[in-house]
Amino acid sequence: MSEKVFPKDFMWGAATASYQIEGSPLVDGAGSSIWHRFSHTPGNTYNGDTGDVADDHYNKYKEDIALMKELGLKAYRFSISWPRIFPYGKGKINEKGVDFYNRLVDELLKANITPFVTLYHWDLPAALQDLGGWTNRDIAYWYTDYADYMFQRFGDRVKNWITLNEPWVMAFVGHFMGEHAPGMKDLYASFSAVHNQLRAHSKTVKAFREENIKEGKIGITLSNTSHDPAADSQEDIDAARLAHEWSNYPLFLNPIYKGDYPKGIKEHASEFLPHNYENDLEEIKEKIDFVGINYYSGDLVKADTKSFLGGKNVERGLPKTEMGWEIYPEGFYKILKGVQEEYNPKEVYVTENGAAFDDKVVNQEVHDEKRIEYLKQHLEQALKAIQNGVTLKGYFAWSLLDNFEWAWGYSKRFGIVYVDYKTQKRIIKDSGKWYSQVIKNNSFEF
Ligand code: NCW
Ligand code: CA
Repeated sequence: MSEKVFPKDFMWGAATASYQIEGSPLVDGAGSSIWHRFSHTPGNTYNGDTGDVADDHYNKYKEDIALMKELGLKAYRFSISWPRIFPYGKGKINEKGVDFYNRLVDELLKANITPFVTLYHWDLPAALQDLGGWTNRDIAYWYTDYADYMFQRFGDRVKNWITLNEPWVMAFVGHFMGEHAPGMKDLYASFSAVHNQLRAHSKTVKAFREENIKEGKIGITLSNTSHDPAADSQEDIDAARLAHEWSNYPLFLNPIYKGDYPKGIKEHASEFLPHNYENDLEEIKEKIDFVGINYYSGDLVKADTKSFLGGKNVERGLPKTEMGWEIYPEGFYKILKGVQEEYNPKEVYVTENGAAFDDKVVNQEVHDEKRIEYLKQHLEQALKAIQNGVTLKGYFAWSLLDNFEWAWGYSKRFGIVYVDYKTQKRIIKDSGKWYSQVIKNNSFEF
């Protein structure tokens, strides 16, 4: 055993997303979102679950902030629901939506917790989907107008901003696999969603600079899976590299930092990129302050000429979480080290890391040993990354609360706090108690 000590001022937090926890999706003048529609359409989610109630955080936010305080969180990452602010996506403003986030932000500051705000975590206003959503080029303007308005209303108190959460998942799970809203299965739509998210992101970063928010920082959060070659053959190495360029940080950071899509994407998927995309590349290359890395799992990749981009995942016998995702902590280090080597961001935050397990309540306690083990193993790799030059400034556990896990509904629990959906009672899991000690000591034994 040794003591793993983090740098002083390391930002310890936990993360959530609006549609996954808030509930009350249509109250106080809010407009419908694509996730409201998608989950209310039969066949799309496990058990027909919806975000109608979720964790009732819309009403219980004070209690939840008290929990954060009890846990000792220094930071809290949450997302703003765009249709609460602009019920139709643009035009008419809903002041009651702004009020909710004002109450939330003020309560966080009162508790000495630093807010990190995600502007978009997948709940697009339904009215904008009717206009083509992320496949319409105009969304870059709709989104920037919304984001800029948020900077104006909250920028005096919120200093840390994230433009988009996991744009790859939005683009491909939502527009190609059809498993997330808006439920499309069109590879061309996916790539146009990638490109328009990049355009929206960079226009918003530009608007943010013009607002001149004192001490304000802005970044983007990207999903990552460690893709490693099954064998030491050139075919497998190429397939793993291509999977990495397509689904991890390079797809977005290559345009943002280097002004073009990754080489492998241009070689193997250029047909899917929108017509004349080259004309937008200069605008997309816009400096950001930090990169947000989400990491959960790894995949072993074998060359397979029959599948998209020439690779398929193969089993390697690692333990898995309840999501069926491999537990592969070494991949976390590889992703963190890789992002620093490839793009050298000024700062990196782990904006999500965590695991779903089948938690059971026993005498008002939840003994989630496996989650503690998962967190330990991953924090060890995060520390190793810092020691090897990664500019990692903070870590957000996913998630603060058990919540609506998208297509999986309430069947998967990621929280460090348990939620009893019948009573809305919260119970801090053993992992939450453990994490709270890590924060307090700024270190842990491993
Ligand atoms: S689903 C997903 N997650 C989880 C979610 O709760 C959170 O909102 C996301 O930021 C935990 O972290 C992210 N990621 C998508 C994984 C892709 C699954 C692809 C399945 C296709 C076969
Ligand atoms: Ca402005």
